[in-house]
Amino acid sequence: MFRIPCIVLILVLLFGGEACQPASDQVTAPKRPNILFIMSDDHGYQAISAYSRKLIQTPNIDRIAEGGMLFTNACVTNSLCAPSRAVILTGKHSHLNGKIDNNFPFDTTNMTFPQLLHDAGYQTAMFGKLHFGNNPKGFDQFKILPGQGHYYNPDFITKNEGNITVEGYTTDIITDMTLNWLDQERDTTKPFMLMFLHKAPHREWLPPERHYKEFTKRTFPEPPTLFDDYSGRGTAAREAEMNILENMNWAGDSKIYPDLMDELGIPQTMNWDKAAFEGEVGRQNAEQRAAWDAVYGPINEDFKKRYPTMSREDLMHWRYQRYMQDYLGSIAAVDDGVGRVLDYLDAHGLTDNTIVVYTSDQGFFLGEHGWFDKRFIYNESFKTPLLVRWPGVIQPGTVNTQMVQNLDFAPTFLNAAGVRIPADMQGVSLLPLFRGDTANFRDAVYYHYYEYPAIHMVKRHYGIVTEDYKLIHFYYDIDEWELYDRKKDSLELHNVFADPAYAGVVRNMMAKLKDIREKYHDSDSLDQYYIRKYDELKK
Ligand code: SGN
Ligand code: CA
Repeated sequence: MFRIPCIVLILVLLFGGEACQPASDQVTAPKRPNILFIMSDDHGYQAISAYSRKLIQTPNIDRIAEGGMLFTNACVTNSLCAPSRAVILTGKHSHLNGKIDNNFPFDTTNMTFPQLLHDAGYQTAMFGKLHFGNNPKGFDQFKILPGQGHYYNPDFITKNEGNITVEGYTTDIITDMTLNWLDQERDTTKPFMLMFLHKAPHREWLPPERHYKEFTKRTFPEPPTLFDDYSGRGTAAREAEMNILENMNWAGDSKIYPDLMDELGIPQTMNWDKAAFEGEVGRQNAEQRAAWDAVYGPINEDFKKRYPTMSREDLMHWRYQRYMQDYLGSIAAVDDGVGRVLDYLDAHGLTDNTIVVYTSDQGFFLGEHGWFDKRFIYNESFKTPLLVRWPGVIQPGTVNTQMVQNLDFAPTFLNAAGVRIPADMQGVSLLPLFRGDTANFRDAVYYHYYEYPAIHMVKRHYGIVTEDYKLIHFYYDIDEWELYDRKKDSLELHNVFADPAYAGVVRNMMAKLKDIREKYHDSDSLDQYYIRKYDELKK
């Protein structure tokens, strides 16, 4: 079992990790924990059975919480892929690490926790989706998907073999790469930090055959707000373009054949609707395609018969089911992969000394408010799954309700490895929470989303979230405030910002927001700076 040397532990507890510069003999001490960081893309907590059994069983992901801790209020600082990854690697909010959206390049002069762990003697590897536009620094080995990557027969950028294409299903391939590295490339004289990063369940949600065969037969419960009309909220919710009925692609997302769209007279949702289908389903080889058509062909046939008599409401029900079938089928494969890697740790005596983390780059709307996608500070996209196992440190089967953020991973891993946490990292180490000590943990988190105008049209906003309230400021082409009473209105349907009964809460939350922006060094002038940079980049 892993034990942090007592003196290091005392220093960490006293000085929050800052004073914990390990002596060089500790750097190579064999018992520093390994770190297995598993992250999927767009995996909402609603689709993990450790959180909710309504939609899917994920027995392998659940194993991590059974042997460790389930965080029920984990959240992100900016609900978008590449910004979240930059926050995770740097331990700094987007406005300081500079990766505010998916378009801005990641500034590789940022210091990242893998670089620091590598310098401290960790063997490091990354497999799967990074989405930075540049290669990761501080890794002994990496094989990453270019950009968003593909579900079938994906391309990879690799550290040692250049650009390669691998035949098969992406989630399984990333899992094989991870297992192969553990088995063939691991240096047993060093601790490792391994990043196992899935593309799934990102849009366009293509499951492998073994799962689409089964999931396309299932029917899933609908969320109570599937037919949300957005009254009771501001302009931002009404103008967002992520409604399942209005904004989802028919071919690309619902997997209606482009030919059938023409036959039925269904126009493309986006002008790349059919191209999205060709770009994903079209990548399959003849055998994969035949298997696909054997299942999706009859679904198309059935839709063809029903479409002429379907109301808009019927279409929404139908499209929600189609969405869930493919989204959840993609997750089932992630769960398989997690199981295979956990089994490997068990079989090779690595479980006891390995911190295993499962999380997503952000949450996702699974029909709540009629939506797919993320971006908003509203719960389903703001919260993210987090399950952590560390035998001997975390009590099995425990639950933590604190507002931890993806900002906290870097300091946590450095702290666990006994490496000094740089003073400019903004997250906090979660080690005390792992041990069950929740005293003096933060009581509010800060959030800031930037990517607008852009796909899905979610307006720029920042906000502060406490256990009781959520205060949001939408800015740029509007100037609107929203306040939600989290205890009374868990579905976030009633903006009470202008309600006189909440005047005191508004004053208090406004003051807290001002303080937290100052604390994290965000400001109106930085907002303006990023608006200018965004406009320049778009030109
Ligand atoms: C793609 C998706 C969007 C998604 C962004 C960002 N469309 O553009 O729906 O919001 O990625 O996602 S797709 O049909 O081309 O997949 S992120 O996870 O990378 O931030
Ligand atoms: Ca994502």
